Amino acid sequence: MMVDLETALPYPFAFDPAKTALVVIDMQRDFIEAGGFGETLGNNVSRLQVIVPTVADLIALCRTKGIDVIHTRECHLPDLSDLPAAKRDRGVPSLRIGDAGPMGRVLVAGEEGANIIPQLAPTAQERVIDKPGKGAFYATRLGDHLAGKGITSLIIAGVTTEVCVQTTMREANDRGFECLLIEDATESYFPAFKAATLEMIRAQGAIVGWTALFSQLKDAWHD
Ligand code: C5J
Repeated sequence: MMVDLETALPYPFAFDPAKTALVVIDMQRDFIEAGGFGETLGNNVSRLQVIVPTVADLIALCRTKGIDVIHTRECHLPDLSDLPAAKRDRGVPSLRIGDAGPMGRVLVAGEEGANIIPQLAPTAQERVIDKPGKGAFYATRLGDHLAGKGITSLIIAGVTTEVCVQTTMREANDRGFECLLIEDATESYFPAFKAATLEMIRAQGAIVGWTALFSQLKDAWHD
């Protein structure tokens, strides 16, 4: 049965739960906790911590509804063979990707910092996609996974709104997915960038996708 989210912006968003997945982007210790990569770049990570309860509620709702929950992690192979120099050398962080920090090597798979925060830990059945880029489709099996399950719509949450979330939504859009971003389940280190991204996504008749609050999704999604 279709869910009609009448309150979505810029106009109502309808989805079939049987063909919908939740994608939770990069809710990792390196971006959200003190001592991680986000902080080494000079960011105030407490801004991102605010959405954790809402993302937890969204994951719980999707689990209850039986839809596929997918988690992504931005991280690199331990030998850094998937880390372009252009990414490693960008900016002046106090620690670069691959360097040893308080939570292990920064943004390296298998290290503490690359893990998803414990409050949002995936279950054993849920797919975790490690991605070397900003977009979750680039150099990953996400597209194959979704195609294999017949997924056509994505509910999106995570961080950061204008970087990995927006890139993933644009990649998904080009691949034919209908995307709904949950406004209070995504955040940026820069409030103005979040606001601008939400506007960009919805502009020109949902050129990238739709947005709604978690409470609006929950209210619309009754059996
Ligand atoms: C960043 C991300 N901000 N997950 N990564 O570099 O948005």
